Amino acid sequence: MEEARKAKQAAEGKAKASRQREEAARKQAEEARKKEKAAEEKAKASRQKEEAARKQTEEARKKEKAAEEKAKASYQKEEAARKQTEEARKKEKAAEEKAKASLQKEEAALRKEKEALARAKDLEAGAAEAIRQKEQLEQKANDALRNLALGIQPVVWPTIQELAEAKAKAEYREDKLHFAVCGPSGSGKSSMINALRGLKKNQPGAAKTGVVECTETLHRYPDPRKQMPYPRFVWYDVPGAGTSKIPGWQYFNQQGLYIFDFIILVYDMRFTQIDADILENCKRFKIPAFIVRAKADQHIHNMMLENEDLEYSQARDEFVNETQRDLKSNLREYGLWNEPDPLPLRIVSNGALYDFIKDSEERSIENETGVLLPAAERKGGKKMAQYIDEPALVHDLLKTAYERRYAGKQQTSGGSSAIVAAAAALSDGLSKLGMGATPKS
Ligand SMILES: Nc1nc2c(ncn2[C@@H]2O[C@H](COP(=O)(O)OP(=O)(O)OP(=O)(O)O)[C@@H](O)[C@H]2O)c(=O)[nH]1
Ligand SMILES: [Mg+2]
Repeated sequence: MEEARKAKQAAEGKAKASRQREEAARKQAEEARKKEKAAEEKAKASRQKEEAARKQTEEARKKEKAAEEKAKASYQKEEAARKQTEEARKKEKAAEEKAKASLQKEEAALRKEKEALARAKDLEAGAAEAIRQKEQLEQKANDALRNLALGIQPVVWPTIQELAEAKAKAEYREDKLHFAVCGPSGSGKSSMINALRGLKKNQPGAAKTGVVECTETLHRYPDPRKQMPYPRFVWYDVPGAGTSKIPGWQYFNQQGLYIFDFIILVYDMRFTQIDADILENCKRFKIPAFIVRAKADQHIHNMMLENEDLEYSQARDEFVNETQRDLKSNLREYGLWNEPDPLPLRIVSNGALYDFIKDSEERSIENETGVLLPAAERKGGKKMAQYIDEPALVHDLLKTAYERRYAGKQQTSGGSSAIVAAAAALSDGLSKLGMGATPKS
């Protein structure tokens, strides 16, 4: 029994131990369940936490988005406001510019008005001036008419254009000396140019001469002689004054005589108003003038025919004295007599002038070559004693040409070689002519 009890006890102890083990296992299982539950709860709590966090994040995101949208809306608002302001500013500027343009327009209109006013004033002044000038011209015209009625001719100055035209017509050249031979119609101008150029009237290049009115337009004759200074000389045959074609006082200006370097006035029968007008104009234009009474031979011959007792030399002296007396009184009468330095009068005949020119040429050839030429047949008995003023006329022309063109320039330019050479040749020319005159230096 004991054993059974012991076995029972052992069984009971075993059962108890198994119960305890079961209990422990249950407890353990309980514990595990609890832990599991706790873990579950923890997990749940953590899930809840996570959810809360997610919700929070979501919330935050929503808030952020809302804030973003708010910001965007406010930016758009701002942008719209800025655009509005910009627009307003533009409008303001446009308005300002419009105002400015209208101001400028107004100012321009004002300026135009002022200008128009000034122009009107100028026109008024111009009109007043024109009226004044018209009155002056009328006055001048009246004066001129009165003067014409009284026999006083008007003073007319050429314009710059007229001067240029006259020079072009005459083919004026600065390096030439221009001699105009003028005077009444038929006085012997063309014949004198021929003689001065050493030409007979029928030789080639000679000017046309004759008893009927010959020279109707200005003719230019360059001097054909080769020896200096003659290549510089140009002679001009001017149409006769006092013809129906060219009235007296207009002759000088109409012929453009104001451009010439020298004027040789040739008269034949009587010294007249026409001759005085030419000399008066030479004085005005400061042109050296020479008065030449031509056809001396004819006049002397006529005197001898009228008075058979007269010898040639007597008739010649009488003619010369009478001509000088007559010219002096005429120059006085026309107010052209200048006491200390009267205008030179030269009395010549065409044939003697031609002879003298030829004589001079021969003498200069003899001087140059040293060969004496036989006495020329062409002189037809004329001798030095029968010359009247022909040598003096040539001398006058050369001397005045030198003084006018070379002497002053030689001093001022320090003597340019061409001028010095020409001056020397001119001086030489004078001495070769046997004039013994040395030009002023
Ligand atoms: N006896 C003589 N007759 C002269 C002299 N000079 C010119 N004659 C003559 O006078 C006339 C007129 O001479 P011109 O030389 O044609 O005269 P002009 O002044 O040129 O004449 P216009 O051109 O018509 O104005 C001609 O028949 C010449 O032969 C001279 O010194 N003595
Ligand atoms: Mg003539």
